[in-house]
Amino acid sequence: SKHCSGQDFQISRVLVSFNSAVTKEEEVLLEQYLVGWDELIKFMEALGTVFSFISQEVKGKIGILRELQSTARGNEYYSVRSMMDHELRHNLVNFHKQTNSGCRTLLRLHRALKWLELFLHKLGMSSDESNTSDLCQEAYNEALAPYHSWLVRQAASMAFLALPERKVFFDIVCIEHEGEAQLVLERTVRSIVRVYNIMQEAYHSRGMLNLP
Ligand code: 1PW
Repeated sequence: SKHCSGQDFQISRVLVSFNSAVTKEEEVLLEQYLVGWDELIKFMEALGTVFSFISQEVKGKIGILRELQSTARGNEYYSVRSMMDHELRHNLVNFHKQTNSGCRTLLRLHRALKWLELFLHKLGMSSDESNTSDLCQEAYNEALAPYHSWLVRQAASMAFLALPERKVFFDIVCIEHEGEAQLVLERTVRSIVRVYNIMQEAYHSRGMLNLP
C-alpha cells in the first residue's frame, strides 16, 4: 500500500538494522542497534496514540544511550561489550540501586526486544481467527510483565486492547500479501534472536541480568 515507501515504517528495515548491528566477530554495534529501535518507534507510532506512553518510554531509553555516546567517552559506547567493559572498569554500573548507566538502560531495551520477538513469532504463526491483542498480551506476559510494576502492566494491557486487527496490522508492517507474512516475520524474528542471544550472553557472563 501507499504508506509502504519512503520514511514510513517498514518491517524490512527492522530486519536490515538488526542484521547490520551484528559484526563478523559477533559484536553488537550500539548505534546500529539503536537505529533498529528507531524503526520500532515508528512502528509503535503507527499503532496509534494508545501506544504513545510506550514509545515515549522507549525514546527516553534511546535518548539516555545516545547521550552517553555523545560524551567525551563516547567512543567506549561503540559496541555493547565495549560499553559494558568501560562502565564496569570505571565503576559506573550500580548493582544495588537505579542509575542511568548504559548497562541498566540497555537492559530495559534488551528485555523489551524479547517481547517483540515472541509477538512477531506468534503473529507469523497466527491464523485468520487469531486476535492480535491476545497474541501481544501472551508475549508480554511471557517476556516482560515479570519485570514491570502492577501499574505498568495494567497500562500495557489497555494499550494491547487497542491493537488493530490482523489484516490492518499486516498493512501497517507493510506486508502486502498475507502469504508472505510468515516468511517476512520469521526472517525478522531470526535477526532479533541473533542480536538478543549475543546480548543475553554478554549480560549473563558479567552477572548483569538483574541490574536494578
Ligand atoms: C507492538 C510492539 C511493540 C514492541 C515494543 C516493545 C516496547 C516495550 C516497552 C514497554 C514499556 C512499558 C512502560 C514502561 C515501563 C518501564 O518501567 C520499564 N521500561 C521498559 C522499556 O521495559 C522499566 O524501565 P525503568 O522503570 O526500570 O527505567
